[in-house]
Amino acid sequence: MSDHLAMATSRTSLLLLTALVSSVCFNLDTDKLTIFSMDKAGFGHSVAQYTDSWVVVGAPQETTAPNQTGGLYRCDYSTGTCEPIPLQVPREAVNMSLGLSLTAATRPFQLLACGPTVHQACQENVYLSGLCFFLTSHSWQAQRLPSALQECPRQEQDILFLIDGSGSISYNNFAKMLSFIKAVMSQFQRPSAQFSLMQFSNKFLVHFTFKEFMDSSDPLGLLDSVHQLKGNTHTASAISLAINQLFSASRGARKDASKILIIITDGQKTGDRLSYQDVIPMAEAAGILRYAVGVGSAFQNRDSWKELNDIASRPSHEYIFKVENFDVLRDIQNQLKEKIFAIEGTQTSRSSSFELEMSQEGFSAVLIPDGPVLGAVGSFDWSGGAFLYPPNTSPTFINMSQENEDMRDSYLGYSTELALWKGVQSLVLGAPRHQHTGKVVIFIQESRQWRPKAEVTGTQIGSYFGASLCSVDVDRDGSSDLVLIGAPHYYDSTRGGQVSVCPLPRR
Ligand SMILES: *[C@@H]1O[C@H](CO)[C@@H](O)[C@H](O)[C@H]1NC(C)=O
Ligand SMILES: *[C@@H]1O[C@H](CO)[C@@H](O)[C@H](O)[C@H]1NC(C)=O
Ligand SMILES: CC(=O)N[C@H]1CO[C@H](CO)[C@@H](O)[C@@H]1O
Repeated sequence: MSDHLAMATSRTSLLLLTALVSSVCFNLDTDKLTIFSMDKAGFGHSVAQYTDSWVVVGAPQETTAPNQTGGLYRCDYSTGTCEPIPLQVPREAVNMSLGLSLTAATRPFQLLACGPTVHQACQENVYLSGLCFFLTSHSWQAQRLPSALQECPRQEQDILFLIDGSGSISYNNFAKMLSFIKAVMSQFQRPSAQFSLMQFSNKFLVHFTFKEFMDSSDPLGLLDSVHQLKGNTHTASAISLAINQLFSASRGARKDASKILIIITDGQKTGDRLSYQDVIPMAEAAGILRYAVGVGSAFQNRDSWKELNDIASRPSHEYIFKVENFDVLRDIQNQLKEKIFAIEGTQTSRSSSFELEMSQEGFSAVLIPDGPVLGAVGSFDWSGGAFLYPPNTSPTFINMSQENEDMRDSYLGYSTELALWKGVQSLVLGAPRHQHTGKVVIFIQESRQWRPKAEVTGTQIGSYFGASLCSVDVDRDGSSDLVLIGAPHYYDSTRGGQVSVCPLPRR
């Protein structure tokens, strides 16, 4: 027997709440034991062998500095002692739990050590992302994966109303338009939301800028003096003015706010020297989201419908409100409010809105021939997935369809493993909360896309089937023969926990 240790680690729960669990597959020489111990919280939670004479050990719960958690140690068989690995943990990696997942390869030398609990404060919310260190030389010079923390989702909105005051709008309808705006404005709080209002026909009248809105002691009162302009409908020119003049710092617009333009119009553009092709690319370049609220009978014809499509952001069906009558505006204002909140990353009943804010990249980690793979359990409302980092290109996200409702809360990427078959790599990902019983999916690469190839589901609710994975090359021919799948919470009357031995599917 060799004295080599080959381990695949299991994980604690997402929040490190449960007790530490130990390794799932191993070969041990029990005659000549070497025991490494360090008085560091969580020491031994992860272990990776990286040469014949060393192991790397993670201590994810150790506090190494204020706001820094996790440590890595290098332990020497010949001396039985460990020393810390000097990694430069960036300040923004707050309480990352470095060493919660760890994996290594010997030829060539590679080490991947992750901390998937980076606390990122974005105003009043705290998001959980992850950070890994990828080392390819013994000098401990590490590459950061991902190279930077994601940006905070934008939480402020600058909302500009552009209203059509042309002659085709009746006095009554104009009044209803204003009460709609008033209703929308009263649903949002200052200062996170700022409003501005411009009326257009063939003339353009700024009723209030973002700055005037913020300075006003009675913002809703600003609407009281709005009177209808009458005249032609210069919609494209109005959009151009809005982009160039109203969404500007001098008018009180904020650099980091979401820019939202709500255009309410009852008819086709008439007599305008600008076309939508002139102005919409400018709006796109400025990152302005555009809602088109179409009103009146004019929108029963195809040209008008096309015009709404030209104005609205894509996918246009989500950004167009086509209403026959101003009374319906009140019904859509709630919908509008939800959509705007969805942009800022708050969960609503209608749409999934967490994308990568809670992704916990590096919750599990594995090295495959194409590069390091980081499990990202929390992505897309905990549907999960994994990021593959091929050298010198941008990462690939490997997942089940995010459209697929039933992946939510599955935790795909809770565990990751490589299986090789005659040199062809496949990636095995565990999703232990899928449908409450758990599932394991094997992905292979076909015409440069990673696709699910086979899957197996657990049998017992709550068993966490797929929480740990280990691929085994029984006959040491370089091809994996089996995948062992752990279900640590499986129980029957006499036992707890279960490991399923699954032969790999052959194509
Ligand atoms: C720790 O993080 C908190 C919240 O992000 C911050 O207010 C505090 O200054 C940090 N402490 C240190 C010592 O960096
Ligand atoms: C980081 O962890 C320490 C120790 O657990 C805790 O006192 C501190 O508040 C945490 N910091 C943040 C920003 O969560
Ligand atoms: C295989 C699969 O369903 N992939 C999805 C992963 O998520 C992206 C969005 O980031 C979708 O476009 C893919 O279809």
